[in-house]
Formats: sequence, structure tokens, C-alpha cells
Amino acid sequence: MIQTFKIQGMHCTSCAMHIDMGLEDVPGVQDARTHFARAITQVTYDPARTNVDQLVAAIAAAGYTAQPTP
Ligand SMILES: [Cu+2]
Repeated sequence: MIQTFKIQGMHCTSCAMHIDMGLEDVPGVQDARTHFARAITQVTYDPARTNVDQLVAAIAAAGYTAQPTP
């Protein structure tokens, strides 16, 4: 499953790396790609092991605000 999030709070490309690292620590996340210039993150995950709320929480723990896009 792939979910895209709009991200608030990024100010440089290392912010994007922090988000990717935080997401990749979540069990069930297969891939996380944060685009600094577009202010989005695309997460590929196993819905049997994690969910959108947990992904938002992981991004919040890294210090950023995430909003899932439809
Ligand atoms: Cu930064």
C-alpha cells in the first residue's frame, strides 16, 4: 500500500532524511521517500503491520506535521 502525506515544518534536505529514517524504523514500512521541494512523503507499507495513524505519529516524533492526502 502507498500513502502520500503533505509535510509541514521541513526547512532543508536533511529534514527530509530525518523523516525517511523515522519512518523506516516503523515495523511494516517498506519504503519512505520524502521530497523536500514538493513537501511530500510517499510511504510504502504493509497494512497488516502498520497504518496511517502510526505513520503520522512517526513523522510527528521526527518533528514534523503530516497530513495524509486522499
Ligand atoms: Cu532541515
